[in-house]
Formats: sequence, C-alpha cells, structure tokens
Amino acid sequence: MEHGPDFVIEQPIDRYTAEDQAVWHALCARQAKLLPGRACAEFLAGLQGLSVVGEGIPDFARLNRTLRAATGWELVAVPGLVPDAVFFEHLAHRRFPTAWWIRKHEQIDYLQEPDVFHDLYGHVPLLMNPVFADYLQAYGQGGMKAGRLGEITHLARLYWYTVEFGLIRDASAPGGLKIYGSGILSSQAESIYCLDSASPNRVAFDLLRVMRTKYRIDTFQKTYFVVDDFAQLFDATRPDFRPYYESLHGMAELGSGDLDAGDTVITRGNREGWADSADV
Ligand code: HBI
Ligand code: FE
Repeated sequence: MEHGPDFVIEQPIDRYTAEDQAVWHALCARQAKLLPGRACAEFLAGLQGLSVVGEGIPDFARLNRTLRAATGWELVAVPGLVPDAVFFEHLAHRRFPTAWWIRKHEQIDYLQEPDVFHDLYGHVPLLMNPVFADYLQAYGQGGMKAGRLGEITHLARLYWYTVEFGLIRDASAPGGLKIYGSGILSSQAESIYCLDSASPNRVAFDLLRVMRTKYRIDTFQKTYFVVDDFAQLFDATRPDFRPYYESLHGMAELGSGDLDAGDTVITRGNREGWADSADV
C-alpha cells in the first residue's frame, strides 16, 4: 500500500469484503450489548453522535464531516501501526491515524495490531468529547517534544494507561468505575475483566506513577489506573514535562503488577491467572 512520509492513504472503501462487513457488524453488536453500564457516558454519547453502528464499515470522509464539526478532529486512513514520531505529529494536528483494514473472523476475539474496529470504534467516539479531544492533541504535542528529548517510553506508558486502558470514576456504576480506554472498549473480554475481575490492581491515576510503570501488550492489564474525570487528564498534561522527566530518572521503574507505597489503592488484585512474562 503506497503511502507518503505521513503514512496517510486513501481509505480503500471498495476493498471491504462481505466477510469484513460481517466481522464489523458482529463486533459492533457484541459491544452494543455489553457496554451500556460499563462504558463512560462520554463514549456512548460519542458513538451515538457518530451514528456508525447499524451500517457497515464507515466511510471515513463521511465521518469526518461530523467529527470536524464537533471538535475539529478528523480520521486519516493508514496501513496500520505508524512510527511513534509520525503518530504524535498527527495527534498534534487533530488527525487520528486509523487502520483501514479489519481483522479476520478467526481473530475476532483478539489481535495484536490495531485494526479499523479498534481504531475507529475504540478511539473515535471519545474524540467527539471536547475535553478529551483537547487532551489527545496536547498528548500529541507532548509526544513531539518527548521525541526530541528521548522520552518516548515515558509518554507511551501515559498513552497506554489512559487512552488505551484507562478507567474513570462514576458514582452511578455498581463498582463506582466505568471504562474510557479504547483498548478495553474494543475488546469484549477485557470490557468484562477490567471491572469484574478480582485479579488486577486498580489504582488512582498519578502522572509520575503511570510513567514509571511498565506494561505488557499481549494480555489483560495487571493494573488499571483510574481518573476522576477527563479534566484531571487534561490538567495533568498541561505543564511542561521536562521537570517530570528529570524526577523520573531518580525513581525506580515499576512492573505492570507492582503496587507502590504512595499508591491510592482502589482495589488490590489477588493476582490470579497472571502469567509471569516480560513487561515492556
Ligand atoms: N499507530 N496507527 C497507530 N495507532 C496507534 O494507536 C499507535 C501507532 N503508533 C504508535 C502508538 N500507537 C503508541 O506507541 C503510542 O504510544 C505512540
Ligand atoms: Fe489504540
């Protein structure tokens, strides 16, 4: 697939097969049953606003008319994972890199690389929320600076534990928590596990704590970080990160399942079923 230095391609809208459309529909239908009561209200409102469910794999150009009007964001089709520097540059300009292809039926429960269901269904609805939309652009700007400072690892952890696997407090939920992380919202099994399982830790969000914490890309999270609201995320990423990077160099890294003396622990996991393999 030909692409320029920014990895952007035309969405090959006429290359979707009947199987692709059936997989998209099955994934949407599964999450539509599961997410009410689990996903944060802002995600469900965004999904509603985009009106992507009910039809097949959406035409990005059509969605962009709605998304641009809401928060100035737009989707750009890409072949798949793009290099960090390219990814951050797009986010800094309110462009969300969205894989154009969808997983095969046999991968319906899990795939490593983001496909259009993860990127579009998982990430895009929250871009309809002004505060989250501002956070993600600020994150992209921070990422471009981090790249120049050699601090991508710390910033990738922040993305991982918030944008991809974040939980948010919600008094209306039985356990007081709801989901906003896209990696969870696009996964049936993890949408259940992250709230219902006694196995993982759930710890109050703290910026430095998150940036110290390694993560695994191949199983459910051992630790979920919980924000009070999106304003907390946006406020945390407003300052210049250089002093944070300085203090991080003096702090020990933490494993994905570790707890730390300074943690505000919401639930301490019983660690059941944890495979002991390498964190990144
Ligand atoms: N590329 N297409 C795509 N989607 C992502 O979510 C993505 C990426 N490249 C890098 C990346 N995410 C993460 O490493 C961020 O932490 C930068
Ligand atoms: Fe993602």
